[in-house]
Amino acid sequence: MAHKAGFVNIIGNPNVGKSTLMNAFVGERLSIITSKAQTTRHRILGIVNGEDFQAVLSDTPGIIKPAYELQASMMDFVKSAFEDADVLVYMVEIGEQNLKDEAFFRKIIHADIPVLLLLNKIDKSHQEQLESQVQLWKEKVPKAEIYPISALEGFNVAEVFSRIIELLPESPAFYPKDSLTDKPERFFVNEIIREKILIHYKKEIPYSVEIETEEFFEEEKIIRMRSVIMVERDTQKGIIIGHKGNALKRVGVEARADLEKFFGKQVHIELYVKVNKNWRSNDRQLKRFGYSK
Ligand code: GDP
Ligand code: K
Ligand code: MG
Repeated sequence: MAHKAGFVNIIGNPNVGKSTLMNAFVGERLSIITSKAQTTRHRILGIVNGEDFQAVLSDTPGIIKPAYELQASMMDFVKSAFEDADVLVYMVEIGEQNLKDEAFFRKIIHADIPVLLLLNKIDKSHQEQLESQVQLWKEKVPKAEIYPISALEGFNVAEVFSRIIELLPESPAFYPKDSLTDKPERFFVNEIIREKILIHYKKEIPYSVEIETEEFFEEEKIIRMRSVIMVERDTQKGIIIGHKGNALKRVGVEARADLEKFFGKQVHIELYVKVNKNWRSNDRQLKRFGYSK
């Protein structure tokens, strides 16, 4: 059989389960997942290789109306998801009625590539609600193939994946067949730390944080890393560190456990906190953290 390969872009509102699905497809925790919106900031590629196929999946930030520069740049990642896709995966969750952004919705309806509309989190619904939701989305997006799924529990995930492979065009692979992602190791270090911050700190703190891994040395038995947690204000620095450094210590302990799982090796990590005034609104800083195109 001829080799197939192509780009599959996953889009949808915040928190519908896009990153959970991407990780389920790839079989690795490439994308961080929390119950908070804007957990995913970058476009992250996850590559699934088979003998006669390569699916390049891209997880994107949820669709939002940008309020500051960082968010505007996050939306550029989403917009580019339309440009190079062979298959569009549009995810909604059970109970959801529409996309927050009308212009995006029109783009989906008129897309000239196959659209799979995934109705996620059906583990939380009952039969009647499910049927009426399938009906609702059939009317809204007539061209889409609709699949009820549970990304978390794996229901229908393999079926959707098989369908995606069927829809891929004949093509040689785009990336080496042993690659899993396009992002460097340090990116995943940053993301794992940011996930702990999203989980443990309240309100605006997680949104004011950016992580930079300054050192990453792999030795035979251990990987040594040093990462900076960047905040926008002095008061935020104090909150991140916490009483007697306990809050920061917890981030370090939990991040290290996940990093050891991710890299399959012992990890030593040093964390420190630095104030970088208003980095979210500063173009030069955003570029430095990989947000500008
Ligand atoms: P994203 O913002 O679209 O990337 O969504 P995430 O993958 O980060 O998931 C957001 C939240 O929804 C997390 O708490 C997930 O555990 C949860 N979630 C994702 N998929 C499912 C599902 O199929 N069922 C249920 N009950 N929860 C899910
Ligand atoms: K999320
Ligand atoms: Mg996400």
